[in-house]
Amino acid sequence: MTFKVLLAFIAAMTINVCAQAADAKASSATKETVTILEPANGATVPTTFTVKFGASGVDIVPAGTNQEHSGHHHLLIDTDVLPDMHSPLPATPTTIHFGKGQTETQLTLTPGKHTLQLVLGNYAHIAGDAPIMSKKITVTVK
Ligand SMILES: [Cu+2]
Repeated sequence: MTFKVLLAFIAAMTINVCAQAADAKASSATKETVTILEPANGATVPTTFTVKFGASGVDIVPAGTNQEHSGHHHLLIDTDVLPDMHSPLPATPTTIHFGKGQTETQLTLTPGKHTLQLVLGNYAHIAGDAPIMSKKITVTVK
């Protein structure tokens, strides 16, 4: 093996190892997301309507269950200023906890435009450094 061929061989091996490392990283890091499945963004809904919560890459478990990659849903209603993500999320009429691990709810809102957004909180209701949040949707209540 000439020196040049040896260099090419080493370079090829290096690239191969890097590619394998990248693959391993991509497959082990499943993206963790929460989504409002219903209603659709922009939908017109009656005063009482169902909101369905979706989750991917995380297990939805009751509050108090301390396990990795899990949490429970919190629904933010008409919330422009997000709560402190490093403290337990407050429990208010516009920050609703689903601490039994629920994946849907019946919501009653006044007529007009409202926004809805999901935030995943851990066993202690804390969203953390990289909060897992849905897109904020707008619905019109009639
Ligand atoms: Cu909570």
